[in-house]
Amino acid sequence: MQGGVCFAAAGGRLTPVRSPRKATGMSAVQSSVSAASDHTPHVLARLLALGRPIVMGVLNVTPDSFSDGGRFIDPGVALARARELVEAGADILDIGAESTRPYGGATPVAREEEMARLKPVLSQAVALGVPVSIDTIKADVAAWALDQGAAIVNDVWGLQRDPEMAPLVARRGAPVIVMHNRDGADPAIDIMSDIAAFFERSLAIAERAGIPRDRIVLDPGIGFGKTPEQSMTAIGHLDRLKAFKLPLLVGASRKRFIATVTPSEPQQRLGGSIAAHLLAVQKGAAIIRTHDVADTVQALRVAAAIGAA
Ligand code: HH2
Repeated sequence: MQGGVCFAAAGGRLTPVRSPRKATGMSAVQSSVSAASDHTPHVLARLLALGRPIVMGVLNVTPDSFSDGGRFIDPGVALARARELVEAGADILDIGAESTRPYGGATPVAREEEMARLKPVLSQAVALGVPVSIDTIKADVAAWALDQGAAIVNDVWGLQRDPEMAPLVARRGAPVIVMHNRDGADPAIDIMSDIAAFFERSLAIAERAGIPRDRIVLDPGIGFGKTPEQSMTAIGHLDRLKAFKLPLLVGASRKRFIATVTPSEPQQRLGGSIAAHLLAVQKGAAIIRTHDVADTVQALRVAAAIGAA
C-alpha cells in the first residue's frame, strides 16, 4: 500500500491521502513536506496543505510518562519505536524527554537531563524523514532540539511558562503548538472560555515576540488542568475554537477522561482514544496526537471512506 491513495476526512472534507509507508527511502510525505531537518516556516503549512487530518505520533523518552513511562528510555528501543510510528503513517514525531504528567506527580527534570535523554535519539529520529516536534517547556531545550533538526516546538504551557520560549520560536521561525494548561482543575469554570482567554494571552505573547500567526497551532490540552468532564467538553465544543482561525490539535490518546466513562488502564484506552479523535476531527481538529498511530490512521481512513460512500 506504500504510496497508495485513499480518503480521509479533514474537518468534514474528503481528500485523497497517502498510505502508511516504510521508514526507509523516500516517502510520499517527503515529496511534499521538507525533510525533518528543514527549519523553514513552511513545514507546518505544507503538512496542513495535505488537506487531511495530520497524525502526530508520540515518543516519550522518559521513565515516568503516564501511559508508557520507561518503555522507550533505552535509545535503541526508542529509535525502533520511532521507526514503527513512521511506518505506521505518522506525519510528525513528537518527542518528549520530560513527562508533563497531565494528572500531576511529574518529577521536574533539569535541562541537562532532558537533553541527555534526547541526545542519543533526536537526530537519528530526524533522519527518519518526517518532521520532528520537540515536546518541552524549556526554551534552552527547544533551541538545542532545533539545532539537532527538530522542526516544530510543542509547548504544553502555550508560551506562558518560560519567558524565553516565544523569543526563541520567533528567532528560529519554528512553528509552535500552543497548548492550554492550568495549574489545577476548577470544576466551577466555563472551560471553553478559559481556553479561549488563555489562547488570547498566548497569541498576544506570540505577537509581541514576532511569531507569525501562520506558524501557530492551538491545542485545548486534553487532561491538563481539567476535570474529565471538561476534557470531554473541550473535544465536544472544539468547533468554538475555530473562531481563532488557526489549526487545532487534539491529543486525547489514552487520557484519563476515557476511564471515567469505561474504567480502564491507560494501555486499555485505544477504543476511547479513537472515538475521541474521530469526533475531534469532525469538530475541526487538523492534527491528532496519538501513541497508537496505526490504529488511528486506520480509523480516520475508514471514517472518511464511509463518509464518502
Ligand atoms: N499531552 C501530553 C504531552 N504533551 N502536547 C500537546 N500539544 N498536547 C497534548 O495533549 C499533550 C502534549 C501527555 O501525553 P504523554 O506525552 O504520553 O504523557 P507524559 O506527558 O506523561 O509524557
